[in-house]
Amino acid sequence: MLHQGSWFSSLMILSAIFSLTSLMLKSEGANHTVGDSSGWELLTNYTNWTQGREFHVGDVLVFSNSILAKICHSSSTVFNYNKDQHNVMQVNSTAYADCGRDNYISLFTNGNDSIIISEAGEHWFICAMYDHCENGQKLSINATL
Ligand SMILES: [Cu+2]
Repeated sequence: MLHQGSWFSSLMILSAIFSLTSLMLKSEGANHTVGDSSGWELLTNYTNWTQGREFHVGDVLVFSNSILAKICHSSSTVFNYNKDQHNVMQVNSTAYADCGRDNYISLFTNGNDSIIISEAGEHWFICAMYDHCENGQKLSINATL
């Protein structure tokens, strides 16, 4: 009886480990470095960047600086966009279209912002500094489950 009990316990532990592992795998989303090596800046066409890319709920959008800037500042391990030049403002579709800054959803100004996609559908981001949005520093993504 004791022997059977310990066998059952082992099975329970194994199944718990398995469930936990699959849960961890499921919750682990992909990281998307916005603009890839160019990062979050003025010269990248973010509409092109989203082409052929799939976004899912649980994925992370990483807004950071270009690889080039990182190399130039290689003494520092901090991988940032220049927060004096850029920020990340999450907005609605209207504000995305006309670069409106008055009624934003969230504002990220850390210079290295990781934003988790928490729901399915369209998500819009602009840079609210200077006339950067008007010059094309804006990102629109469509996330699916
Ligand atoms: Cu900017």
